[in-house]
Amino acid sequence: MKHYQSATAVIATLLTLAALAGYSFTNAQQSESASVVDQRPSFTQGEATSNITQLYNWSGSNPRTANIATVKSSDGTQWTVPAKTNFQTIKAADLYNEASGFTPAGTADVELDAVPVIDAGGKEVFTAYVFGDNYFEFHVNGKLLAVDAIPMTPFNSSIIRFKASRPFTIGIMGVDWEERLGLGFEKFRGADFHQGDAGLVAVIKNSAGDTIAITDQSWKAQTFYTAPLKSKSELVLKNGIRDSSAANTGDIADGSSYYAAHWPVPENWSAPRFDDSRWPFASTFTNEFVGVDNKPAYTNFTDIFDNEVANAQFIWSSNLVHDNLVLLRKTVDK
Ligand SMILES: [Ca+2]
Ligand SMILES: [Ca+2]
Ligand SMILES: [Ca+2]
Ligand SMILES: [Ca+2]
Repeated sequence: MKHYQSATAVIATLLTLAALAGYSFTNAQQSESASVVDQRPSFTQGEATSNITQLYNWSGSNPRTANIATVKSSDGTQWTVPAKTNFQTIKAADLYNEASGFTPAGTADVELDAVPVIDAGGKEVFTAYVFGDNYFEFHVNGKLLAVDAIPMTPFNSSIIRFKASRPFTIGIMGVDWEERLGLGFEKFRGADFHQGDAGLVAVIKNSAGDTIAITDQSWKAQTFYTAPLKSKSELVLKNGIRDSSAANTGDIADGSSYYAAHWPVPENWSAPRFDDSRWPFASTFTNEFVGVDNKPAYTNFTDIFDNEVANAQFIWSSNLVHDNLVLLRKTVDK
């Protein structure tokens, strides 16, 4: 008995010394990597009121103004909402765009050769078809090639032609636009605090017209701006997943004091060597769930987006409603 107590005392002393030395007997390696994976967000509360800038104004059917603004978190960090964009740079060519008057009835009415080919470093020519709710920026091998011509409405679709060599890495920044800047709400059909949803579909073909990549669950997807949250605890961080499924998706009478979670966008997120191994795989959503049946920018091109042989899926991070700035990655190697 005496001997046993001595051993216990020795172990206790060792543990105390170890604790004083700052060493934890839990798996130090594991807890360190977990904290890197589950990066704590910076929270803001309430609507953005600073640096409100009009990006785009649509006055046709379903008129919307797409603004950006900045909002500060309690630690003083300033965030651009819904996202820092490159909207003023090169616009993707239209597949369908009511605002520019280009409204083909189908793929046959689109002259592919009229679309300029952007050099992404390589010899093979590829064509990407993209429909995003609401805005996207398209990167190949870390280079921004083109941006969506319309940030919010009207719902449009785009073509990007580029030269590259396989394998190449596609990076798409997707933004679900908002009108209550910094809160993730829209003003929609009389609802002052309506929660809009997102979704993105893309098809990449080679010069022979064969589909070589589609959006599906093999893509990686991570959110960097999640709102609205009634309380911070509605967001749960676990194994790289920024899970906001506990948050309500319905309209709110007054959401003006809701929270938003922000994470800094990694500088080189679209580069081939960027490590996305801890990002979750993309979630897929049906056309019905996203609600594209009334959007000719999509429905006029179902031969591309809903192809029988290569049926592209709407993808996003796990939460189609609350995740408003999502980075998507895929390396095409076949
Ligand atoms: Ca758009
Ligand atoms: Ca939307
Ligand atoms: Ca489809
Ligand atoms: Ca949203």
